[in-house]
Amino acid sequence: MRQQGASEARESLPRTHFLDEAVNQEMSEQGFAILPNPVSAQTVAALIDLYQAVIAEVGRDNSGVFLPSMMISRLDLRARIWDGVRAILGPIFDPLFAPETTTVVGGSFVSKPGAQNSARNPHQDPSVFDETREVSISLWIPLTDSHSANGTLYLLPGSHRMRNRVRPPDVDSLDSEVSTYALNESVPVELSAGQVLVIDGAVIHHSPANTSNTERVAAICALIPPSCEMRYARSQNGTTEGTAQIYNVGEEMYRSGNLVTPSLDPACLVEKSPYRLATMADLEASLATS
Ligand SMILES: O=C(O)CCC(=O)C(=O)O
Repeated sequence: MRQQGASEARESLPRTHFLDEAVNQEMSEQGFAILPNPVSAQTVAALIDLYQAVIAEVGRDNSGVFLPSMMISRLDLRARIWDGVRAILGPIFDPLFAPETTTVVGGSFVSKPGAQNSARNPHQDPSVFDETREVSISLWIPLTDSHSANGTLYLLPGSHRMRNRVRPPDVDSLDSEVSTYALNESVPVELSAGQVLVIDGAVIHHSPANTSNTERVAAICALIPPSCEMRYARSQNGTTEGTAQIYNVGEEMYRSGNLVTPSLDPACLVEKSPYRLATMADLEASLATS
C-alpha cells in the first residue's frame, strides 16, 4: 500500500531529461546523481585556466570563507565566467539531453579555501525556475579531487521532494531542526577531479570546512530546462515566512546582473507565492515517498 503511494508521489513530480534513463531515475529517487563519464583532463585544465584568469584580475581573497564567484562585484568578470563555462561545457553536456529539452546556459565557480570558516551550511539552492513544471538542475565539477578532508559536498537523499518550491535567495529555506538533521544524516560524495555530480536545486546539501591546506575549487554548470525562463523570487523584506514576488528575469541577471539588490521590472512580475521554512514534518513526508 505504502509502495503504491510512494511511486504515485514520485510520478507526480517533474523529471529530468537525460538520454540515460538511469540518471533520470536516480535523480528522481535521490535528488542527485554522478554521471557515468568524467570530463577530460583538458576540460578540467581549461576550467582551471578560466578560474585563474579571473582570480588574477580580482585578486586572491584571504578571508578564508566559502566563496561563490556569483558574488564577485565586477559584473564584467561574472559575465566572462558565465560565458566561459558555457563555451567549455556546453558542447560536452548539451548532447546528454533529449533534443530541445535541457541546455547549458552558463556557469560559475565555488572556492573553498583550506580554513576553519570555510564550511557551507545545509541549504537548498534558491529557486530560479518554475519547479512545478521542471526540475532545476546544475552540475558540480570539482577541479581537484574532492573528499571529506577538503570539504566535499554532502547531500540528503530524497530531500528534494519537500515541495517547498519557492526559495528566495536571501532567506534560509530550512528550519534549525532540519538543518541539524541534514548535518548528521547527509551522505558525502567523494569525487575525482572532473567527475560530474548532477544536483537537483531542491535537494538539501552542505559542505564541511576544508581542513587541508589546499583550496578546493569546483565549477558549477547552470542548465536551463525546456521552455523555462530564469526567475528571481523576491522575499517579503527578508522575513523567513511570507509571500514572495516572482519575476521572470531572464538569463542576463544571473550572467551579469546585480543579485544582491536587484532592480526588478514590475512588468516582469509573474506570480506571488507563499514561502516558509521547511520543517521536519515536510522532510519526513518527503523521505517517506522514497
Ligand atoms: O562547493 C561547495 O562546497 C558548496 C556548493 C553549494 O552548495 C552551492 O553553491 O550551492
